[in-house]
Amino acid sequence: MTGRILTIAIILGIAFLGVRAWPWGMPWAGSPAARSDPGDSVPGTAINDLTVRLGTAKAVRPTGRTREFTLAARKATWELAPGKIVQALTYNGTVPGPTIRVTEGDTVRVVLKNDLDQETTIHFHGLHVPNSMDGVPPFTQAPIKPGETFTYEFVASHAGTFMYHPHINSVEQIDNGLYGLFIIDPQQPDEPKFDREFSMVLGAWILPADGQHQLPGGEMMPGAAVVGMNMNYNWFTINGKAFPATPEWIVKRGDVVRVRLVNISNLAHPMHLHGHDFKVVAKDGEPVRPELQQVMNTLTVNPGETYDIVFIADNPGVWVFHCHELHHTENDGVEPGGLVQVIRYEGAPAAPAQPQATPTMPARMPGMGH
Ligand SMILES: [Cu+2]
Repeated sequence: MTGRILTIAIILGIAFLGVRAWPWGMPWAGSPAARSDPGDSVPGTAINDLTVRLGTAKAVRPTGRTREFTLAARKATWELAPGKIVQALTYNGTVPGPTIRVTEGDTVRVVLKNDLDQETTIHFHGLHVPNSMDGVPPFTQAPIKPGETFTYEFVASHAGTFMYHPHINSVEQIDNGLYGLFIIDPQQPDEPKFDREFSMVLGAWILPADGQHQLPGGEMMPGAAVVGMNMNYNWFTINGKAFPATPEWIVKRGDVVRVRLVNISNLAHPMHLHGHDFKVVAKDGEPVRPELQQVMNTLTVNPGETYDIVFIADNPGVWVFHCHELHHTENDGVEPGGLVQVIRYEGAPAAPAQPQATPTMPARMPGMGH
């Protein structure tokens, strides 16, 4: 009798494992076979069957390589959206500044020249740098004065999605564009290999309405001038651009797509993907273990947070990935704008004629602060 119960138990056990293992592959096997044919499942859901393991190493080997980056913090003209030109604070003239991308174990040297008319520093957000490289006056370094140069040097200690930004007069400097993406690639490869990778650095701006607050010579007063007097963020950007200036992401059916989300703004952004679910595979650079990776389609990215998410392009068409705080999908009160990212499948039909943007509520109505 006991033997019979044991036999039944073994059969049930095998059946259970079989159900778990089929048709998705052993969840613990970590093999690329974990990828399923998106054609087999309900559109938008193939991500449920994908096992993502980001490369992690207990001990990172020094690569012996030094990667040097030269950044000049300076004012520059920047176009947020067609015709919307501001005097931004930039690294090397762009918003965000150049992406710093290195491999675990690389020695990173960042030479910062301060060409601003105010003090600045760089803080490497999320990195495990030596204390003296953290860029935080008055604790770890003296402010870098206008005209001065400072060299940061450290080893890229762990893989992930990070950012860099000043840590002095931060609201003014960051809100006007002084920040950049910092990516450290793992020494162990990620599984599976991603077919496409995109990143979004989410920013928010306080800008005077067109035609107002012009400085002599027609120069737009930087948003900095109103910081502290008016907390109504009225322009929102993905990688320094507000929709419709945000370049489309092109994908093809079956692609496994990784997206790095970085929120450098002072606002929370519930980012919502249409037509697909995604899996959260890393938070603040730290990989999420496969069994803990949640599948969802709206992820709130708080100020200072980074997330890595993965979706499978299994639902052809033209989709949007946008902030669901809907004031953030406006350009100074006019929809559509701001944090709208278009994802277009190769071969998807061209967009119909753009609807006319309709003016909505004035952006600076009392009580309507974002
Ligand atoms: Cu938002």
